[in-house]
Amino acid sequence: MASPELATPPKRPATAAGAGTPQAGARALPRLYSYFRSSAAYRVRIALALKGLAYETIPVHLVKDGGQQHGNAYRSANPQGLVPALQPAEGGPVLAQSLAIMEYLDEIHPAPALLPADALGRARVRALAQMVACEIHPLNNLRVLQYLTQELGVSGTQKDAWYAHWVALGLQAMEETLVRSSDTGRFCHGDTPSLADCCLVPQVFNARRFNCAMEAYPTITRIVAACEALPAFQQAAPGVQPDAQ
Ligand SMILES: N[C@@H](CCC(=O)N[C@@H](CS)C(=O)NCC(=O)O)C(=O)O
Repeated sequence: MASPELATPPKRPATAAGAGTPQAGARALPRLYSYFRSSAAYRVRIALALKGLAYETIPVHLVKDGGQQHGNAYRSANPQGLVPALQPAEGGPVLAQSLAIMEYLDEIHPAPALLPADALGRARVRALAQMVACEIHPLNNLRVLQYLTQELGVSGTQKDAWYAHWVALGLQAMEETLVRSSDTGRFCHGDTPSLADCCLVPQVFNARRFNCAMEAYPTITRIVAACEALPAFQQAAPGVQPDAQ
């Protein structure tokens, strides 16, 4: 459960997919521990919105107070001290790790599916998602960048070079993977958004925010544009979150 210090009232209704205040007698909403700029939380917000699931946002400010993710209040929900975490509407433990959360949502709310029906397709989509979530993002996460500058004395310029290096390496591999496969469609896999698109769009949002060059990735750029044209992706964007600054 969220502690009072984390559950500060949002500026806007803290729901997704256009849902408003729950009606009397409605089931509890899932609670998403989120930070507007967190790309891992952004992935889950996209998945929730694609499935049309309303939820309550519990903001966890990653910078304020030295990072609320480090405080006991949040650590009691997620000992990893990373966002996102999800308290499912069905009850049970708080779920951690964006990929696990999205797959849970996909199992509990199968339509629209975020994974293909065939095993090969699922392996491909998971591989694309993990190219972002396991290869690019962990190297450029806030705590890694803070360790570089605060503990190892790396300059701001060197930190930016580190960030750009791992983004370029990861996106280049993803671009080539997408170009080579006839499974690539309007989106990463075919013509409906999948787990891979949920991961790709936030990573590209961050890359742009850090001024990484995107010219070398025309397929990724095309797919991201197709995603960003969809209301679900728009509702999940950092700038429209209740805790956006
Ligand atoms: N593998 C995790 C990554 C979660 C993660 O690293 N979240 C970042 C924000 S995008 C975070 O909470 N960072 C806090 C910190 O670095 O102190 C997931 O997919 O959920």
